[in-house]
Amino acid sequence: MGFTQMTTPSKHKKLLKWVDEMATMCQPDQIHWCDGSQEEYDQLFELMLANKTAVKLNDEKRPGSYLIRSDPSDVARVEDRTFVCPSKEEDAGPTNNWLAPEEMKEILVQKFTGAMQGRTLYVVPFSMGPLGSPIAHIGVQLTDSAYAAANMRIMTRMGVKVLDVLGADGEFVPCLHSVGAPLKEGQKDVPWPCNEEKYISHFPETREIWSYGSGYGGNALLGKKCFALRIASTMAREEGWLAEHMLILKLINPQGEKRYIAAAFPSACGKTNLAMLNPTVRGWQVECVGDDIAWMKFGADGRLYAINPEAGFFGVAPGTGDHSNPNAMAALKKNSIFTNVAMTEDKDVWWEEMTAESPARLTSWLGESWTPDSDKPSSHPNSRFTAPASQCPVIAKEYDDPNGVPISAILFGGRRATQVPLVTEATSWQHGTFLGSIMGSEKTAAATGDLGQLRYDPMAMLPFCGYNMADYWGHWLKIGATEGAVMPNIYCVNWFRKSDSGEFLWPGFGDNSRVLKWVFERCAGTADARQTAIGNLPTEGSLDVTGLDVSEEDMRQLLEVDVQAWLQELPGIREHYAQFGDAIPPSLNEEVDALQARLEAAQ
Ligand code: SAT
Ligand code: MN
Repeated sequence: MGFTQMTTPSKHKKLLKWVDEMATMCQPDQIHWCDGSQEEYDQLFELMLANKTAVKLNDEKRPGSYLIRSDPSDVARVEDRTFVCPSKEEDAGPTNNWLAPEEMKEILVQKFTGAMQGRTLYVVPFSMGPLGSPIAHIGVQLTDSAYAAANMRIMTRMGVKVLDVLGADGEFVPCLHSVGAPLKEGQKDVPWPCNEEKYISHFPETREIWSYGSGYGGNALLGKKCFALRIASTMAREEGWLAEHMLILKLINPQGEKRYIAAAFPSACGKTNLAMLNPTVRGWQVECVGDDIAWMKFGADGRLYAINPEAGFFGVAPGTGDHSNPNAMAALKKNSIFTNVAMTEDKDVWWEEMTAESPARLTSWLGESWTPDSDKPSSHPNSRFTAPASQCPVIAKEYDDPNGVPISAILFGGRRATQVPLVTEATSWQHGTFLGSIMGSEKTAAATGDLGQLRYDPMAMLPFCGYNMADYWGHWLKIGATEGAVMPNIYCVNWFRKSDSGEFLWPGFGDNSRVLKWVFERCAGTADARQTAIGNLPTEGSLDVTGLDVSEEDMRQLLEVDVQAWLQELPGIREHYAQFGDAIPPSLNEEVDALQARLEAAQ
């Protein structure tokens, strides 16, 4: 089974030359230029079905959908194997793995030589953002993974239409990807080829991505974290815009007025749920523009306009259900790809917390039989659904607007069991940048490593910033100081505060709309706040708690400023800054001192 070779659908000399050079190095059996059609997508799955990579799901329950089980060792991003390779180490900064570009290229050329033997090289042209949008950018991924190619068709605008926009000399980011598992003559393939050794490498100065050894998520769908965050953040720095790990939502009040809010949370902290929540406050509505990434550029009016560069959701499955995110559940009803979730007896999918009760019998993500008394979860904690954004019932029509949407507010959030209040408003762009720079979260399953441990994850960009994080903060400050700029307000939120007995104080999900409402009204100048040492917090009565099932005592805790805890965290903040040495913008050091002074005064 294979693809009929078509004539090369591009007249782009640089692209053709690059494809030719990479193919010469990787030595695939054949090259297929992806046109992005349904027929092609179906054919990719025929190949994956034949190779036992994919299982076709029940066409009545889950039309047009497939289940994929990865190799158990290839289930998440690999941060320790992710490299940012500018010429100078200090430009990568202390939070990125670095190797000199020539050195990394030398290793990679060796790895990629012959890496695609026995396989097809798919040429995947994609646009990050609406085709032809002034905020969008084009990439071309070369991959030997049918799984990556198929996912890219959902996650990006992919195919010949992109080559048309690219024309004969348009700019593109070259993205080379191989699972690193060449097949010798006659060698039988495995369902999930990958390599123990992985290199997810970025070359910001030449705007290139070389990813080797993994077929999974952010390691393999190169438009997402590799391009739209790591490479794009360096492009944004050079060109005066922002590439951020943020959802974008549209909030509509009962009068029909709308505001757009962007929000940064680390992976697996509920961005997808917040992006498409059903508000519990009466008369308010939320629509989704994006759930993971925002690219923001200044409009003529001095405001930041954001697009969602993606076209689909690559969401964490466990925890997603009608109780937590009915709109995501509707989006993944059909034409979706499920990776590392469990399968029901009638070939539908299931994962932890999809429904209150688990089915009596399942096939686990490992392909083993599973019952509710099993001591392991049925689905991998980082199992994912890939679903087209257009299938989300609350997708905003602006999602496809090439001009983007004007952002009124930016939220920063993480998982913090203690100390960080439900919501805090920054007093200025600089103060907000400071709050973003010290944001922390407890580790989730989206990356390999220990769960639960607290780590600083500035702007939720720790694993995704393509240059020195301290320079990135400098860029934020510079953006805020742009002449004529009308900057969004900045807020810190924390839905994950726990009581002393370990229970969540805040119900979250739809009730997060109460916080969104306060943010909206602060932007409109109609809600009150009290000044505190850490920023502005809602006054009693300004946060809408009508019908909310939270005790007064819990509300008090959620909105209190724990001066002692903040004072205790100051050395940690200073230590976090110290790793960047002199690269820290002086105004951020001043913010730490000012915070300390305000806390001491409040004691
Ligand atoms: O696997 S991805 O990096 O694409 C998802 C995530 O970690 O946010
Ligand atoms: Mn993400």
